[in-house]
Amino acid sequence: MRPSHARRRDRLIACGALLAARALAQNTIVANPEFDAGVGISDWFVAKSLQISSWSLDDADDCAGSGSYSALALEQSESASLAIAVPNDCLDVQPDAQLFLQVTYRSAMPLYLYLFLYPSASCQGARFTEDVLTAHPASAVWTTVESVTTLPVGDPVASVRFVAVSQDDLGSSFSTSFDRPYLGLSERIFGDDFDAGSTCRWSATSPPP
Ligand SMILES: [Ca+2]
Repeated sequence: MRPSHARRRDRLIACGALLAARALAQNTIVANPEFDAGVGISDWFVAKSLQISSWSLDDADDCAGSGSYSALALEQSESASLAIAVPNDCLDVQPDAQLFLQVTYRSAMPLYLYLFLYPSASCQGARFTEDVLTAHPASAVWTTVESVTTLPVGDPVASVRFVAVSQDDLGSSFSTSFDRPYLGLSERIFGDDFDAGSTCRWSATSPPP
């Protein structure tokens, strides 16, 4: 039997091939990190054959007007079941760039953070087979995890895409939620949701309590 990570990678490659490449000129992605009301899970690739994905009112910070990405991994008979969150956004990078990934999640199964590595800007062309993986345990409560990664020396990486995957090797159905993902060339300072017209993460008093 093939290792579960290899099976997961193969299936992600198949999913990734369906993604529409799009570049952002800014330092940080993703474009819709808060999953605010009215925005939902647009700008995210949905692996419909593996999961049922939807926008949920359940926000990682209990922020009114914001929600999260909810995925119900479908039962699989002969392979691992997967809940996947893949933004359509792409980040152009230098070959030796240091990257900062962050996501807040709640899942009945372990979480894995990946990077898809591309030889051309805007995530064009066939991507490298290498991917960077960090593993995080299942969590019944919202948990924020971060991975700091330097791109491998020798591979002419020109752009990257961020992928979060929760997996059950036994193929059972399970639920996973993602919120507030971040991928950037510097450490996250703050993430607001002004673009959605909300100030729920900012103090209404001066000075703050
Ligand atoms: Ca949110």
